[in-house]
Amino acid sequence: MMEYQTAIRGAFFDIARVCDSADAISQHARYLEDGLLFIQHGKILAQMPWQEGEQYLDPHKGYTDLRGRLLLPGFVDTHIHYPQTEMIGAFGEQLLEWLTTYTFPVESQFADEAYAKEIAEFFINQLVSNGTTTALVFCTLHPESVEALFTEALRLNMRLIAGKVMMDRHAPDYLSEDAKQSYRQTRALIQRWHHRGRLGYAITPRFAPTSSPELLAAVSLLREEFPDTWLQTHLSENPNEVAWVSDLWPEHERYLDVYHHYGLTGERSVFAHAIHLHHSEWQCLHDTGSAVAFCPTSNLFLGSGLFRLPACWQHRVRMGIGTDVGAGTTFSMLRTLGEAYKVGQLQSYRLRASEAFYHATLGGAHALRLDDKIGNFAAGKEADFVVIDPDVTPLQRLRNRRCQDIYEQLFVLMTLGDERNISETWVNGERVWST
Ligand code: XAN
Repeated sequence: MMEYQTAIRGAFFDIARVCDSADAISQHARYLEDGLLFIQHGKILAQMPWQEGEQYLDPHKGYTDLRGRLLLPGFVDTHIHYPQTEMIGAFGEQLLEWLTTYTFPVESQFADEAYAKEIAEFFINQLVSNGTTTALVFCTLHPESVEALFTEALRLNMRLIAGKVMMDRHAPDYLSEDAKQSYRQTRALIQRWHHRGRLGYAITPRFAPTSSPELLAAVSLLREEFPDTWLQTHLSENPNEVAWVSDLWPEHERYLDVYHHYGLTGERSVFAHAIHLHHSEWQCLHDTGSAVAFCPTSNLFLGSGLFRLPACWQHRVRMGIGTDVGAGTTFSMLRTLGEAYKVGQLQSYRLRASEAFYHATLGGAHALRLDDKIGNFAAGKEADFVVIDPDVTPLQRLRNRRCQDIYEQLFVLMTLGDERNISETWVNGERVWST
């Protein structure tokens, strides 16, 4: 017998270890068709084949029988804006016009605590009902927006990282602050929330065009004061944005050089998009151990460009997937992976199912430097996982009849799947959502 709180029987898929190529992912993919997962104190105690595990079952406790379902590690969303939930699918613009026409007006509403609370609760519910158990999240420049999000995430004991947007120029007056105030407010929020429960704080300068040199210097200071916080920002998403950065910062040769100059690159830095990069920028990302977030639905929706997954592997830059709601068009990691596959196809890159699910789980955890805590079913990891019903729609049932193996089944899931396939989501060893 084993001392455990919960035991679950079902089929399990994960990737055993962090990998540096798509081939390595295929080698380290694990499928356990009939397995047992033991959970104790929010962590994975052990995972083993049913025949081996049956002897450890406590007859008084028994087990939860999820046969017919597929259990995957919880999805990790490495780039998302919770205040943009209400404006998802705003029509007809590319990045810079989209920001001024739709985004800034919606974000201004987060000065209102009650509104922030309403959207934060809705947002966290969207995450878990889509199987996302960890996310790196942009709030707005209002501290109220951070309070509301962390309060709700703490209630579910989620591993969530977020931060207040910092911006002090090229934004409407109602959404601007000065660098000193931004520094003070961010500092206070870090002290209040970083490492509370499973939460983490990300210092969040929006992007270079809305940052003065003083603001980036303040960010730099915060990074020195709080070296184990994260940093998140945007990088080279849209050609007009890249041109604007070179006008604003003529002393720096490339976009990433601006961030690098202020010490914003590094092991806990995540740059969203990273589409229009020069070879030297890829090299800098690699040399500094920085990570990027690939946001396929957003990049297609805003017509930003095609993320170069092969270049990312070549330069050995850590990468995670981002839904990037509200420029992204879905909270569903499954749909997002389906679009990532199509972005690959347009560049003659074949994104295999094992690779796609790696990026959505352990690879994303690695991008956030959380791979020692989450991302697969290894003993000792936190018990964040998702229970998938692969056969929800008539079309899926018909299509799945032809599947030869788990890889084809996973591929069909990322091609046809969405939130309807998520039947349960578990966070820290507890079921927090079910259909
Ligand atoms: N750059 C951005 N890109 C994006 O997709 N969403 C944003 O809110 C944003 N701000 C700067």
